[in-house]
Amino acid sequence: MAPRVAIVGAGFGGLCMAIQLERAGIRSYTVFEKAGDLGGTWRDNSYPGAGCDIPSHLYSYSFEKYASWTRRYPEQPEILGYLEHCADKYDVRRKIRFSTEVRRAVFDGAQWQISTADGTEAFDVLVMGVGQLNRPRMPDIPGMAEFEGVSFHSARWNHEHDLTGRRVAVIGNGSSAAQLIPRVAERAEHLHVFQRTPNWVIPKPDAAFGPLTRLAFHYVPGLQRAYREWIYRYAEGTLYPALSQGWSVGLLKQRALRHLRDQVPDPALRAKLTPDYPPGCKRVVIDSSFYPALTRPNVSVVTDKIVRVTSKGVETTEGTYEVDTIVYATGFKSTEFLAPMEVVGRDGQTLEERWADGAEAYLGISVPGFPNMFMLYGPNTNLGHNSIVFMIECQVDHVMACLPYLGGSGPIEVRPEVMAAWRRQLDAAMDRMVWGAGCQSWYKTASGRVTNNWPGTTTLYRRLTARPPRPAYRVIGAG
Ligand code: N01
Repeated sequence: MAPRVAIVGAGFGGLCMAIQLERAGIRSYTVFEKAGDLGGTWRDNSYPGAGCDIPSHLYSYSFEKYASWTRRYPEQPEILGYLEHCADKYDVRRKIRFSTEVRRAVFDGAQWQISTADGTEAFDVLVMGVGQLNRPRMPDIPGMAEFEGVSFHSARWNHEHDLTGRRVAVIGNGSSAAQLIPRVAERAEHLHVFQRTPNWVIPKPDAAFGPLTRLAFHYVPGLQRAYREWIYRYAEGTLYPALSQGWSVGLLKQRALRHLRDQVPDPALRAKLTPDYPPGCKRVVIDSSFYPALTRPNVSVVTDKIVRVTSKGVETTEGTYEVDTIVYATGFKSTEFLAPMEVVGRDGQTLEERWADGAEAYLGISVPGFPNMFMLYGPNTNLGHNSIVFMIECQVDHVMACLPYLGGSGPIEVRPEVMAAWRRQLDAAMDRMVWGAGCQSWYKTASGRVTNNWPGTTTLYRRLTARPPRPAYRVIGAG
């Protein structure tokens, strides 16, 4: 009998899992989605200018080519449209329970008991597809509640609030801020960008596909595949070595510095925007309109330390900036992974307890003590150089390869010694990566452990996840 599979989340990960189950003829699955619609991060992040800095043809499922992409780099509405297209084409929407948040998942020795506001239901397999960036992180600045204007997080954009003629503060200057700042600057009377740490920025060579190119993508056999392969190889061959401190590290820095020189003529502003840590340590911003926006007369870059938010604006060590709107582009609770869901494994251990020193999982997918539970885009599977969708597909393939073993003698879990070996390999590989020292980022815990990023090439990750899974797992109770 086919296993009953619970999938949590209807973003890129959860949908991919559901589609592959459908394609394999397994219909005994349910997707739980806390929001009223699908799309995950691409539903939540609808701020002006939201888009992806990985090219469209690579930021999509390998099994669902899409000749309709209109640009090299997709914007948020188009990505959401792509996910809706996939959900409809593979007929998985009917299996999604919208507005149903999984609060608790408890392994009872044989099955997972999944609790939502509607009650508790048993499943054989639990697949977590909640991503790493689904919970906005509001900063802890004194006085935020006293602000009398309008404030919101970049991932919870207030579309009712017209920014025309407003005095706006944007706190943060990461990838989200870099995308929304140019759009906000076009409307606001004045925009103050509060920058705590400058980011390395490289150009995004975006362009609309012309009618001929789009026709070619439609009709020339193999063209989409070849184009995707080319982008993939470029990212692996040039960007990865920069992050692993290999041959292209100097090139990345030169490219970023040239971009800064080309786009920011004022030396004082340039100095403010020049990072003092190695490129790639924090996520490199890939954007061509961010710097020009910062040079506009109605935009100022504030680097003083923020002291508090007042009823009228933002107070720093150097003065007060009166604004009527504050946008918190302050990122996500990235290292907490499955929180606030309570996940209780074998012997009553919670994931929170298991992960007291930081999240970890074999291949980023499986955790000892949590049988028949799999994660998509779990710990140490984020990338700074390539498409997460590629990683998600590798993870879904691994779960699919595990499924035949699940109906046999009992639930399976990854062997503790395999997990220990995995941790040692990760630690060794992490040593050569640029993320470890010199900066603070969402890739790591407060204690400095990198829990989010994958330190290898994605080609290696594909090879590791494609190995027959059985030797790494044991049937619980069987030793
Ligand atoms: O968040 P972030 P994001 N006072 O964590 C600042 C992906 N993404 O939403 O650097 C003042 O990067 C913080 O300052 P600092 C992408 O992977 C992808 O921008 O910590 N400032 C920083 O500037 C990305 O990396 C796309 O000193 C405070 C900012 O807030 C990830 O999402 C597009 C502060 C947070 O930056 C997250 O990006 C958009 C405080 N108290 C996003 N607290 C694509 O194109 C925080 N900050 C695929």
